[in-house]
Amino acid sequence: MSTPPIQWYPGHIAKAERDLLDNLKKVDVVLEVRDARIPYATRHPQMQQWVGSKTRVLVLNRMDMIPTSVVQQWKAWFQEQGETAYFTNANQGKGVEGVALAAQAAGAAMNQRRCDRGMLPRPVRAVVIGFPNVGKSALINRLLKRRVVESARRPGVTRQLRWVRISDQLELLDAPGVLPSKLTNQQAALKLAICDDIGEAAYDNQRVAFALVERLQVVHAAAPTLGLLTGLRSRYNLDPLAMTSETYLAELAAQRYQGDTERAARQLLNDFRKGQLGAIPLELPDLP
Ligand SMILES: Nc1nc2c(ncn2[C@@H]2O[C@H](COP(=O)(O)OP(=O)(O)OP(=O)(O)O)[C@@H](O)[C@H]2O)c(=O)[nH]1
Ligand SMILES: [Mg+2]
Repeated sequence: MSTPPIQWYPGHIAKAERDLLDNLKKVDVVLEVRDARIPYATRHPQMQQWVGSKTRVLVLNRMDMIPTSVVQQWKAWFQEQGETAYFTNANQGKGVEGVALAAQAAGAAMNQRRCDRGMLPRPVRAVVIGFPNVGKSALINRLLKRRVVESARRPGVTRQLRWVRISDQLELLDAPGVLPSKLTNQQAALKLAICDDIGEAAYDNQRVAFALVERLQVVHAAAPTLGLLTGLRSRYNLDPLAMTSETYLAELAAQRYQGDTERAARQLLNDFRKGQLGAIPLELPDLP
């Protein structure tokens, strides 16, 4: 049986993209926010076009959700590509100051040009762009140390563009999460679904839960020393290496939910998304 591919492009995202294009003219810096668990899958194909000649600051948020050693691997990898990646934990504020400084530094050049033309300096304007639910609004709230924009545990929370003045030097534009209008890479789409970076309406929980178990098997095989399955084994007392993903979910359902595989799937996804299974990356620099 062939299952339909994951697609999600609701009206508010289409509108957000149009608004974004209108606002890009006013912006000096693009803060591109990705999910540290899936840096490849949360790379938006249009980003280059949006950045244009502006400065881009690359942020990998949710750093607390992957092991520190993997953060180091990614930092080194991005460095090799000639890019600086700022890793942040927008919930606790870790790394966010560095992001603000990078955005402000980009603005210094802009103000120098204004000054040369006899104009007064103005704050740097940066737009925060990324896939849904990666933590864009949380990052803004952290920078302001105050809850100014709505931020919650589901994709599609921010619905409108909104400017927030962080300081005399920096203004940020919070934007709704954006997604490619067609998700052509279904492996990437499954990772977005696993990480809750796409609307629930787009997918089938059981299929996504199977994909999670299979992905854990693959990442574990690529990096056995990280011990990524420890949390899973101890929480459910089931070893994902000993069985297929279908059997894994069926066993979990039998053990806990009177055979209700849908509930087991939801539980597994929920536990992963809340970090209850430990710090688990779904991609590594050499494992896209
Ligand atoms: N563990 C962890 N959770 C985070 C981090 N950053 C944000 N979150 C949580 O992720 C959820 C989504 O955060 P939002 O700030 O609403 O994400 P967003 O990118 O603005 O989402 P949309 O507006 O829907 O596109 C919230 O529950 C945050 O508390 C982080 O660094 N680590
Ligand atoms: Mg938001």
